[in-house]
Amino acid sequence: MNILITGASAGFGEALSKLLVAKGHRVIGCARRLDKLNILAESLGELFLPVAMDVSNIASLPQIIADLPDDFKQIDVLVNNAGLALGTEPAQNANLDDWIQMVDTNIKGLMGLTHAVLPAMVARDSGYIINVGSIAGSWPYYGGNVYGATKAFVKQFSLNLRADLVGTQVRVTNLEPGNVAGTEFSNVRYHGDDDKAAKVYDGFKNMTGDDVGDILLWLIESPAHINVNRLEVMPVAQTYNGLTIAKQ
Ligand code: NDP
Ligand code: 8X3
Repeated sequence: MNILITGASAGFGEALSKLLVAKGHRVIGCARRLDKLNILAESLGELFLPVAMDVSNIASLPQIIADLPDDFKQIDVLVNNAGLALGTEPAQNANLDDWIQMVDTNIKGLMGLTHAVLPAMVARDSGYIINVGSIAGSWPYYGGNVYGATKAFVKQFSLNLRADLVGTQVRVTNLEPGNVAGTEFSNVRYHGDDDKAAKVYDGFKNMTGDDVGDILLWLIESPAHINVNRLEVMPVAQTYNGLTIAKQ
């Protein structure tokens, strides 16, 4: 199979790329940092195609897809994984540019790439789109404001896509992970403050990027007649919270 993964230069996308190539699949690994993708390509070999892509530059996406080399042109699986959280401040203190970047990447980028790839899947009557949402799309938490809202979009967009795809063999899943250590997620969220980022993962057993890679691989290898609509996963140490009450 040919699998296009956005955000392949780190975290879940990198872990999944390694698993898929080990299984003999072709991977189109996309991200902004081509240098990181090229390093990955050196270890993964010809089955891994590094592609420079900024998903937030929506206008550029159709041409990038059209320019893929023949062996990689048919996209059997699209993993819309590129995304980010910026900031943990409450809304009244948040930075508007951070909000805009999250919307441009997590919403507009995912939407734009899906628009570029989906028609060929429908024409072939086969294909699979896996969107990487988050528990933040269902469970509000302090400082989650726009990040959680972007992931709520991803969840509902995934469900609505499947509704539009009725009668086709094209599948759609929204994967909704909870706390995952060992990726760059919190380093990005805290704007490079690595000490703060590390503290997020102190003191409990969390999931890892490899765990999420395994789950994505399981989805990709699931039987073609089954559609996993949504899959929410958390470390056992985490659970959805009760409603907070600020006592006097
Ligand atoms: P990482 O920060 O480790 O990886 C994010 C990836 O997205 C990088 O490869 C980055 O590459 C890429 N990316 C970011 N912006 C863009 C862009 N504009 N265009 C193309 N690629 C981009 O994070 P994770 O692996 O942890 O997260 C992956 C996804 O999972 C995200 O959507 C995140 O929201 C979600 N998630 C993460 C959780 C966690 O706790 N870690 C839990 C639940 C969901 P580059 O910088 O090279 O462009
Ligand atoms: C990332 C998981 O709990 O930090 O999407 O929002 S969380």
